[in-house]
Amino acid sequence: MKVVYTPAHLLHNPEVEIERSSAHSPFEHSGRAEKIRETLASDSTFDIVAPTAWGIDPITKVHNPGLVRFLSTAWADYQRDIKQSREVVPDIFFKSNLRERMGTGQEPASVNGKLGWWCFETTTPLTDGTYEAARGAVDVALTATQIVLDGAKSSYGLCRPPGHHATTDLYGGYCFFNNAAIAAHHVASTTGSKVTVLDVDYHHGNGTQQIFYERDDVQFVSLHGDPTRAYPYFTGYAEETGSSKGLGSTLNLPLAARTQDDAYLQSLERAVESIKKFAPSLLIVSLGLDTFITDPICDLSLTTDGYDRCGALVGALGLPTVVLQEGGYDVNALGVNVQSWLHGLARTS
Ligand code: OKP
Ligand code: ZN
Repeated sequence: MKVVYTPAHLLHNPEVEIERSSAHSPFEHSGRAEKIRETLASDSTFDIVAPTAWGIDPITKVHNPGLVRFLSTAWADYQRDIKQSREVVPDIFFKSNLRERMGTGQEPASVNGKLGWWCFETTTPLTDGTYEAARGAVDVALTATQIVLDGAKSSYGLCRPPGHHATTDLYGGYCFFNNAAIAAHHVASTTGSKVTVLDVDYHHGNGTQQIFYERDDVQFVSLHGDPTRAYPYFTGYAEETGSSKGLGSTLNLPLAARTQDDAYLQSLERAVESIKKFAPSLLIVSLGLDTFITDPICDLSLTTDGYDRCGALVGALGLPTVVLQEGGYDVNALGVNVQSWLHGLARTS
């Protein structure tokens, strides 16, 4: 199986994350992707290749061009206009009810205002090079997708930073551009066929859901920690099933704390059945390994062997499959967990 990787991710390298009312070292750091690369490099099943450059057009087909423009200069603008700082984080957020009955308003002129306009939370610092890293992750996703469009049964894109929390207009949740959504839209719009995004990261993929919520050509199916207790709190409820043309093309399967392999696989079976009904031409998997039993920020209880079973269940769909990296924060286990999931996939697909 081809693995697409670029060292450009190293350019996004925060040293602090503001979370739970304190500043600490980031859970999402470059060591994650390097651990995955090292593990897959030592396994002859995998062949690591570099991405090609896709430019910004596939990004602006999914995201507001204003978000792309903002991210391309935000760190430097902040250094010049506000102060010198290694990480840049908003200290105010636009919320639509702030302007209730007054219309949405417009993007502020000042960089501090712009940060609050385009970002939704505090755990996603910008560093010098974040934009280049985020562009690299999109190139990784699109190159992995092209490998499958060219005839491979499956491929794996080692995306970092991850993408599934980024909405049309907003970055946050460690995500800048929605790698999986950009890849899914690219396939749906260039082939005219249906695509499914199956999101198995612990956190609900609110961005991917929002981007495709009213569409019937891209299905979104997600298993995640129940938002009654889990980030991102505001989305991921079972009642959210899509709207207008997209009604019925979104499926959310929230999970109880400490869910183990067998119960998880029962929910994954429901996801697989709904994908069979939708009958896509291609499957994109948003793969998070933060469902792991010892993940430091999550509360599910999957095992390395369970990931092999999950990959095998998805592989048995027999669909061309692009697997894209999202979360996973137990770095010691991250490499073997990705390896296990991909071995399961390759065995049955
Ligand atoms: C990104 B991905 C909870 C803090 C949450 C942001 C989490 C982003 C997860 N205590 N901080 O979905 O793995
Ligand atoms: Zn996650």
